[in-house]
Amino acid sequence: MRRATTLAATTTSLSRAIFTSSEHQYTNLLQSASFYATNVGSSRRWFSTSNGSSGAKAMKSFGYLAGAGMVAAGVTAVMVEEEVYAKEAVKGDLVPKEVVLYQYESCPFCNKVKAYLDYYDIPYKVVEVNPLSKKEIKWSDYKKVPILMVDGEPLQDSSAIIDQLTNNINPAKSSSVVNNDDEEKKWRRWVDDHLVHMLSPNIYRNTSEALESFDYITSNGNFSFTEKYTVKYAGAAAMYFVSKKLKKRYNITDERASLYEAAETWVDALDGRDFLGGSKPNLADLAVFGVLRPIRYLRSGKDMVENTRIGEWYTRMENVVGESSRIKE
Ligand SMILES: N[C@@H](CCC(=O)N[C@@H](CS)C(=O)NCC(=O)O)C(=O)O
Repeated sequence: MRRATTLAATTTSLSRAIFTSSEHQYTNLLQSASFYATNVGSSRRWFSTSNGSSGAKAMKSFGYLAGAGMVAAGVTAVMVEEEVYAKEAVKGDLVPKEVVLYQYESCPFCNKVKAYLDYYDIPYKVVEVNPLSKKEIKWSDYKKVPILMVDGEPLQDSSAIIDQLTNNINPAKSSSVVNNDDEEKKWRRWVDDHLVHMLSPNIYRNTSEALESFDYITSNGNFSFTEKYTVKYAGAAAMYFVSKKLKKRYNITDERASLYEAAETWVDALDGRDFLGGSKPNLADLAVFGVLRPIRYLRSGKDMVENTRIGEWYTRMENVVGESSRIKE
C-alpha cells in the first residue's frame, strides 16, 4: 500500500517532470541525426567557437561557349551568406569551479537549467535522482529537482537558479534589467506559467504515447531493474488518467491544438528575429528550448514541429546550444 502511494505520488510529479531529450543515449542519437538532416545541404554551419563576423561567401557562376566565337552568355553569381551561431563563452574567472546538477533526465525544469549551462559552456556533473527514494537529495530539505550545487552552495528552482547564475557570470547583463529584459521576463514567465502545462496532457495523451513517454523516462532515469518495469507500465497507466485531470485544470480541450497554439505564439513573439534575443538567444529562448527538449523527439514533439512554424527556431537553438558541457564520469 505504501509502495502504491509512493508510486502514485511519483508518477504525478513525473507528469510535471516529463521526459527529456537526454544528451546521452536516446537524444544524442536523435539530435545528431536531426543535426545532419537539417544542416547537410543547407547553408548553415555550426562552429564551436565564434569565427567573427560573417561566414565565407560562396559564389556560383556559369558560362558557355556557342558557335564559332566565344560568347559569354551570362554569368550568374549567387552569393550565399552563411549564418554562424555559437555558444557564448563566459570569462574564465567567472566560471564556477564545481557545478553539480541533481536532476531527473526527463524533467523540463532540469532541462531548462541544462540548456543554460550548455549554452554558456559551464562544465557540470550530473547526479540522477531516483524519483522513488530520492536518496541522492536526502541531504536537502527541498525535495524537488533541479537542485544545482554551485561551488558548495545549493540553488533551487530552475528560474531562480538561472537568475543566480546570470548574476554570477554576467554582471553587466543582470544590472541592466530594463529594455528588452521586460520582454525576456515576460516570456520566461510564460514558459513557467503556460508552456510547461502543455507537456503532460500531450505526452500521456493516449496509451501508446504514455508508454512511449514512460519508456523514455525509465530508460534514462535512475531506477532499479524492478522499478524500471513497474514504473513503466503502472506509470503510463496512471499518467494517462492524471493527464485528463490536468487538461481540466488548465482548461485544455484539445491538447495538440493547445501545444500547436503555444508553439505558434512563440514564433509570433520572435517577430521575424532569429531568436527572441535577436542574433543571440536570451534567457527566454533558452527556457523555451529547455522545456521542449524532453518532448522534441517523442510523438508530440514531432507533431509540433511538423504542424507549426517552430522547427526552424528549434533547429537554430540546437545548433547554438551545441554539445553538452556535462562532464562525463
Ligand atoms: N518551480 C520548480 C519546479 C520543479 C519541479 O516541479 N520539479 C519536479 C520534477 S520536473 C519535481 O521535483 N517534483 C517533485 C517530485 O518528483 O517528487 C522549478 O522550476 O525548478
